[in-house]
Amino acid sequence: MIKIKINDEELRVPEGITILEASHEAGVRIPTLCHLDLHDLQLYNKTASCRVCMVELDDPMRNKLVPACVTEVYDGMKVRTDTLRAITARRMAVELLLSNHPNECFTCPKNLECELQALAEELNVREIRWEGERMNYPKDTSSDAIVKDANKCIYCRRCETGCNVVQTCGILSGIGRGFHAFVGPFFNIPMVESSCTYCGQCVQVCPTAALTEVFHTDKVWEALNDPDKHVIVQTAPAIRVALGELFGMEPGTIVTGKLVTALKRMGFDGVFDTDFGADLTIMEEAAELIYRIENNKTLPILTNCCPAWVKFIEHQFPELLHVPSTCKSPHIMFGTIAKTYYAEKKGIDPDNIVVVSVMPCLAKKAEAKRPELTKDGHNNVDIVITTRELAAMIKEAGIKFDALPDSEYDKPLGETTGASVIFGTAGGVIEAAMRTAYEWMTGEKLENVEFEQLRGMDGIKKATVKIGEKELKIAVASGLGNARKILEEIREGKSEYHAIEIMACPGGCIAGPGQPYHHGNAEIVKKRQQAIYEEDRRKKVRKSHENKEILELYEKYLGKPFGEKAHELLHTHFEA
Ligand code: HC0
Ligand code: SF4
Repeated sequence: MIKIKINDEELRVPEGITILEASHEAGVRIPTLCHLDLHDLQLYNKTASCRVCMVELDDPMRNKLVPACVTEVYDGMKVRTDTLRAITARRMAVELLLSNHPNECFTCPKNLECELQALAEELNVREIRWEGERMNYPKDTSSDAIVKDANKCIYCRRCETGCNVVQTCGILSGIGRGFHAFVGPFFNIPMVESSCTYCGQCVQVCPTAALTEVFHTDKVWEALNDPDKHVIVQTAPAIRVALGELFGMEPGTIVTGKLVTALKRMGFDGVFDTDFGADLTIMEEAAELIYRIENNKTLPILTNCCPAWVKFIEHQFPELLHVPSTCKSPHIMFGTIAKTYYAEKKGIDPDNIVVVSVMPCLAKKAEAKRPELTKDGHNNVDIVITTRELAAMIKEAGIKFDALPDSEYDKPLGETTGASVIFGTAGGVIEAAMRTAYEWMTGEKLENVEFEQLRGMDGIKKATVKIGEKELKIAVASGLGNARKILEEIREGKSEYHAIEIMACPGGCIAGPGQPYHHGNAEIVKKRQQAIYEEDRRKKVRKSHENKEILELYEKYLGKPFGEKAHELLHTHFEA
């Protein structure tokens, strides 16, 4: 340990840490912009490019002004964060960023969520003394998931680190110099022509609106106002534990009942839960796993509910496309059943049904348009909006969300289990599959349904699950960099696993890029995760194969899990 002083506070801190890290111990806030260092969420960026964290050293032998994020402490160091010089330097860094930034906060999609805007306020910026060269790059709206507005790029490089170092996708890099500089795909090709997975980690970390989702709320309002359309909505597992944040509620507040009421008041003709699709997925995926084990077919099986992960394997490991499960993802399964079984039951022409999915994800927007997931040229899911877009619609509708009473999801297709809720956090899909596979393989009742080894925020989790005489080796990877490690093992023939869950977002869907921005606060994501497990514990039925409506669906319509009709409707293939 060494001794340092921050402002007037004496501290004993470990050698090798930065001034910024030491400042947390001193209870002093040093503002940052480009910097990210969140182990649990795999969010990193240490480019020291913004110079917003400048502090002053009281040391005649050294530079006076240094960036706190990359300057290591030394014994006897005296730091001041509150001198006129330090405050002016920080303010000037923000002023310079603003000197060529578009002045359109009122209409910006990040208004009140923008970190640059918040810093300008925090640092008391009241004038911009310099006029920089304004750029007028066209917006890249080529993809169904992500909009790139290079004019708002402040070159902090967070997205680049997220895409290349954490996700190992290698799509984004710096282009141009000076005022012309921005981050984009190589040669600035349209996003849709790149190998982007739409994982959205770049959107998750972008401090401004240089990278945002494609907004689809107007399409939903149009459908809701079309008297000829029967508009139904499904909500992903992770929405219920995060939406409340956008209405001032504590992170981790479970708002399932209010969410359903809000959607009913907005005029949806049916309000459903993607959890039903998740239970259906487990029926198919567990049956597929057992089929592969019993018939010596390809192992491990890889879950494929995450569409960004599917694009990753298609682009980066096309030779392994026979490895993932062939199940469609839960929300696509739900859409398929809505436009077949539900349409028949209700006597509605499927062409007049509009299925809206509310997802914490941007890749789901592109997934819904994939040709192999449509039927006879029609989409199974028509519109995908994020948690943030739903909150915007609730506000537009003038609904006081926090004052709403609770309601139940509609029926049929409304019954769900604890197994399907936990899909929303990394490890949940495979835990849900194990609850069913255990009982199907052994014929015995599984008493303790909680597989602790598969829980937590680690990027790679490994476990051995004893199922009767058999030991199943399971892995869970979240974050595409971790997925790459797992896939390399499979490619080299070194994988010892029977089943592997992969999610593109570190932590799973609760931390998806369509969720309320957590602004680097990992505690928010942990609270959402606890809420997911709490919701599971509250459910009377916690195993997918005990969902009575699912069993009825098989009995009346689908036949056997992994059978002929289930194959036709619920399975797909992948393209290199
Ligand atoms: Fe997920 Fe899903 S759990 S991907 O994380 O599998 O987006 O919440 O809706 O489809 O169910 C996201 C969340 C889903 C799907 C489910 C899966
Ligand atoms: Fe990279 Fe993911 Fe962003 Fe695409 S969505 S550019 S893969 S971080």
